Amino acid sequence: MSIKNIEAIRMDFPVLHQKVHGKPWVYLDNAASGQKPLPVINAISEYYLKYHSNVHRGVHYMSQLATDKFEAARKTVQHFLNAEHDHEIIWTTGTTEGINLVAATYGRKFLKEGDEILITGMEHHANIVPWQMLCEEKGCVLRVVPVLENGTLDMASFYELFSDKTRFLSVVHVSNALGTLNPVKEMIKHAHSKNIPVLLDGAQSSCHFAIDVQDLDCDFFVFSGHKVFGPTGIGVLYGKTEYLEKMPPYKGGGEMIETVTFEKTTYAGLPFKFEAGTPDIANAIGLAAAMDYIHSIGWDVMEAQEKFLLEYATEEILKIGGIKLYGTSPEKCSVLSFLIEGIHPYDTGTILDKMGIAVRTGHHCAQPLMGRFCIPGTVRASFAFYNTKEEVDALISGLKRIKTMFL
Ligand code: C6P
Repeated sequence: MSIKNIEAIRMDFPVLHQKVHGKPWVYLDNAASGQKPLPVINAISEYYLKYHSNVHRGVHYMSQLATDKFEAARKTVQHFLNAEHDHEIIWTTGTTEGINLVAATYGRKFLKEGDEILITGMEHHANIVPWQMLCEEKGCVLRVVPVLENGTLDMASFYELFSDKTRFLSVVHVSNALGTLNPVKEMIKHAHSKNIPVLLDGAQSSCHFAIDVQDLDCDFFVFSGHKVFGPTGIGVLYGKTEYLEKMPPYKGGGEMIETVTFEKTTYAGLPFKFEAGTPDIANAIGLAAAMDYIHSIGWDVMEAQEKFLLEYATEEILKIGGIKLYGTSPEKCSVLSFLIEGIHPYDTGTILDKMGIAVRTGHHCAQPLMGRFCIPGTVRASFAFYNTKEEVDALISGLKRIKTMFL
């Protein structure tokens, strides 16, 4: 069932109420970035209008107010992830930086020649390239869990790929290109039975359901603010204290030091050891506002609407005929990846845009996955809780029209 107060919720998102090419804008590119509700926009402008100052530095009133709000935002993230401590929350610029940070600090310090890093065949480039760079530098080896035809992981291979050289597992929680929700608890349990730490790429999970890092028992969890209806340019790395404490700093500069002399520098404790320079104060506060907004709507409401939209869209798209879906796992989130037989995804996306419908086309920064399916890319419609049945209907009738134009 579609949620009843959807129109009231949509009023919180002014950006949705526009026309594109003369048609009501239908935004179905939420996996690329979520839209921002008014409380997020207001929290950011309030910071600049009323109390902008640098944090952790000033004795003056506004600096202390900014510091309080900034550190309160860290606590909001702590509760959002159910992390045990607020010092386990490290501000980053996004998922990409979080993974690079772990590869460049934990990886450089603890991995050596011949060690194996395990990822999966459905990773975003952000969870491939940093590990490849580490492999090039240290002589480590990247191992990849294959993806089955329905877009799920080949779990038999997952178990077989562990060797006495496996040292790290880095896996996407929900695939951006297929929507697959991976069995990460099972994977983490197995890795831990061999004392192997696990990083979860939560870029596409953190916007669809509640995350509990203690229940997942992951050692690292990374996500981007802009996908959880917060601002761009801010993200989070969660790490267990035991790992963060033994990792060296990522960047050097102000904020991350305890004492500096020309002979030697000692580093600050957590979380500041990983936060060199003036942080993104406004966007940290904006991200906390996004999390408060999510809780004000309720995950149950959001999940119910997204489940309804995905099921309805899947049913309706299959009725059209001549359309192949990529990613048909029974466990999946709000992504519909597909190709109309005989029509290039770019053409489909361009014509949909002319109809006012925004989707993403191409490889979705997951080129190896596209290679696995022997396709150049897909058309991807991705839903958020503020999307409506009518918007799915617009997509379906648009696809029907495109089919008649080409065939
Ligand atoms: N995926 C998409 O359209 P950044 O760019 O750092 O905020 O997020 C990178 C990233 C990492 N992992 C996954 C699973 C992702 O989906 C993304 C971002 C967007 O699918 C933009 S490429």
